[in-house]
Amino acid sequence: MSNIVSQQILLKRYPTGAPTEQDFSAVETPIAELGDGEVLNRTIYLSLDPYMRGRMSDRASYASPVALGSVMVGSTVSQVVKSNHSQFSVGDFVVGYDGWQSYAIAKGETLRKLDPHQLPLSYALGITGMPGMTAYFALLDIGKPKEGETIVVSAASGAVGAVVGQLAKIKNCRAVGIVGSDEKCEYLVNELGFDACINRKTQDLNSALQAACPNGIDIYVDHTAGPILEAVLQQINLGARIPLVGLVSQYNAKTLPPGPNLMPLLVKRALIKGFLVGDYQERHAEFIEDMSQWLREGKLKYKEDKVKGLENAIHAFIGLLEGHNFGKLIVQISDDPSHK
Ligand code: NAP
Ligand code: FER
Repeated sequence: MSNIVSQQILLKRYPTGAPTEQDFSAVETPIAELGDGEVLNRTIYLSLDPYMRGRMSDRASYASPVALGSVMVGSTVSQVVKSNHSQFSVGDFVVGYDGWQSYAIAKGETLRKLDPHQLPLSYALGITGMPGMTAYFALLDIGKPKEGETIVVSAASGAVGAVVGQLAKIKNCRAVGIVGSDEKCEYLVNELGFDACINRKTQDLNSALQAACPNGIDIYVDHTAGPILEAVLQQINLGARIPLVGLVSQYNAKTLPPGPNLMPLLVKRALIKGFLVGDYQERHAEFIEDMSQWLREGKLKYKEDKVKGLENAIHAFIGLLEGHNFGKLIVQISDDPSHK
C-alpha cells in the first residue's frame, strides 16, 4: 500500500426528491498499489452534471446506479502521479472518469491525455467535453439549423445550453434562451449574443415565447421537458425539430407529473414525427400499385364493418369513437350492383 490517502465522497443512500448532504458521506481511503496498466491520478477538476442524479437512483435507467457505499462517479481532469502504463508518464494531464475523490487509480485505457498549452484543462469537462459535444451534435445533427431559423434552448446558460445558443448564432440563426434568472438572461444576451432570453421563473412562458419568436420556433433543444416543452410546442413551425436532450425538470421528482414520461424517448433515441397524409399526394400511384398487388396476392387482409342504411349512420358514428366498430366502418346507403 502507498502512503497516499484519497479523500472520497461516497453515496450513502438513494435520495427521495432533491439530494441532501445526508445522502453522501466523506471518507479517507489509503490508495492501493498500482496494478499492471494502471495509473495513479491526483484529481484536479471534477465535473458535476445533472445526469448524476439519475445514477443516484435504483429506478431502472439507461445507466446502472452508483452502488451504495461506493465513490460517486464523475468525469475528472487529473495529473498522473505514478504510472504502470507505457502511454502515461508522471506529470501528464489526463481526462478520465475517476469520480468524487482526490486521488484515484485508473486503468490507462480510461484516460486521454490533455495538452495544457492548447486550452485550459477544465474545458475538457465542459465546452470541449461531454456537455459541449452534446450541444454540438444535438443542435447540428438532429436540429439541422438552416440560416434564419429560430432556435430555442432551455437551461440556456448551462454547460450545454450556452454552447447551443452560440452555435445557433454561428449558423446565422435566431437564438432564444430560457433560464431561471435575470442575471443569466443578461449574460446570454449581452455576452454570448443570444437574440432574446426568457426568465422561466418570472415571465409568462407563452407570451414571452411569442414575443421572442415572432416567426415561430424551428428548433427547440429541450433540456427540461415539463412546462417549458409544453409552452414551446404551442409555437413550433411546420417541420420543427426537437432534440430531446434532458428532462431536468423531473430529475428530482418524487412522483412523475401526469402525462407521458418522455424519458424512454431520450434513452431509446426514438423518433416522434408529426404526420399528415396530404403530404404524400404525389406518391399516390406508388401506394395504389403496392397495395393492389398485396391484396391480389392475399398478403393483406381487410375487414369491413358494414352498416346498412343512412338512418343508422349517426348511431354508427357515435359507436366508432367508442370502439363498437370492428374493422373499417362503412355505411351502405344503396345497392351495390357489382356485389352479388
Ligand atoms: P446545466 O444547464 O449547466 O445545469 C442544469 C440547469 O437546469 C440549471 O442550472 C437550471 O437552469 C435548469 N433547471 C433545473 N431545474 C429546472 C426545472 N425544474 N425546470 C427548468 N430548468 C431547470 O446542465 P447541463 O450539463 O448543461 O445539462 C443540461 C441538460 O442536458 C440536462 O437535462 C442534462 O441531463 C442534459 N444532458 C443530456 C445529455 C445526453 O446525452 N442526453 C448530455 C449532457 C447533458 P435555469 O434555472 O437557468 O433554468
Ligand atoms: C446527461 C448526460 C449524459 C444525460 C444523459 C447522458 C439524460 C448520457 C450519456 C451517454 O450515455 O452517452 O445529462 O441525461
